[in-house]
Amino acid sequence: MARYRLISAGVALLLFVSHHQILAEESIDVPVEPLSEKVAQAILHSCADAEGQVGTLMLRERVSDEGLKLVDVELRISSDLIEAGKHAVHIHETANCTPCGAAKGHFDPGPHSNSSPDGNHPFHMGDLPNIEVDENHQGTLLTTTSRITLSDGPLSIFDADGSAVIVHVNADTYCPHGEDAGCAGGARAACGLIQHAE
Ligand SMILES: [Cu+2]
Repeated sequence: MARYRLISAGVALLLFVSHHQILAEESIDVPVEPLSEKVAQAILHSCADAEGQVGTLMLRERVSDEGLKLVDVELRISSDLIEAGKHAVHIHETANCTPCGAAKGHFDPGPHSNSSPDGNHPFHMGDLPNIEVDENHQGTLLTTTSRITLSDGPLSIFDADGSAVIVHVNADTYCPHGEDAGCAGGARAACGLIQHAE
């Protein structure tokens, strides 16, 4: 009888160990951590009043099923300093908002780069749709672009001199007739330095 108990205990131990090994093997097939998401942000300040914070930008990079990098854009405006109506929004080529003109032209890397705001619009990599601000000076732009990336690569906005987001005084007409003064939104209303975020 004692011998029978010993065998039973042995079988139980064997089952326990083999079950444990199966669990251990299964856990190897499951990614230990989810793929880290690349995120960037900017706090926008008024170009007329640099002390005035007027909104925030969040950028989140994800990868499509076929490996294309997509960036989800979430721009929120909340300030009396921004008039109601539509306003042009672009990623500009330099991380400098002092003054807003220091952000230079539109982000447009590549062998045929032409960052001229009105002269090469809407072909820049940094071109985005208008944001619409309501009568209470609130506005949200939610869109997705494949023209930029947050991670390294030829379309990365984190190049040597960084990038900024600009909201313009006027709406973007998207320049349907080629170069036309002010067609990309004219003067600058707000600017934010784009920085890596956690
Ligand atoms: Cu612009």
